[in-house]
Amino acid sequence: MVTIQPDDALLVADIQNDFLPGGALGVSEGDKILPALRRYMEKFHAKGNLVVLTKDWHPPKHCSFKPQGGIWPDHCVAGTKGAEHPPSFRPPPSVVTIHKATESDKEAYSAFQGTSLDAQLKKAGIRRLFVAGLATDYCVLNTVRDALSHGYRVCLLLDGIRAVNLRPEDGPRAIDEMVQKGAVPATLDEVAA
Ligand code: VGL
Ligand code: ZN
Repeated sequence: MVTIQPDDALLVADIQNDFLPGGALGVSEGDKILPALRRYMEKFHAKGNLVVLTKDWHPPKHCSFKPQGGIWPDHCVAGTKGAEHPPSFRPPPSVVTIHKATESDKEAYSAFQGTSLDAQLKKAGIRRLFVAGLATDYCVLNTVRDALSHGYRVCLLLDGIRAVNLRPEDGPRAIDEMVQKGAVPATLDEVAA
């Protein structure tokens, strides 16, 4: 069991319409994690712990989009429907939202890259991050790498992540790397309020 402590925060990455099935960059089974994410958010919110959400938040001609020579279809353009949370996500009222990859000429998969996340976590006295969301092989992987290198402990929520899997092994490989670097894997039944 992992018990939620006062210096723990939950980070849920990129639950946005474009990353869900039917979206511009729909992650297969991305919607399947929504019930678990709601439970995690409730657990952290009920204990008064910080919940951080990230949003991929690109300008219209972002460098990661195919017309600009990038690898992705246009997605998560700031202010569009595709960049919104789906109605079924229902985060608690008090969350901190981090917008990432907001500059045209820079890709940024990590929630730490070019954002105030580290400063906000430090200010809140957070020392451990529970990480879930989309996608395992991009935002989650890069956020966990940065969290560990910034000195946070990480708990990786296996039932709260899904991978893009451009190559089928990308998701499993990302999980192996995060765990090998020190992230502690857990599922809903192993996280105690
Ligand atoms: C992401 C693909 C494109 C992510 C962002 O944050 O996981 N993946 N843009
Ligand atoms: Zn993106």
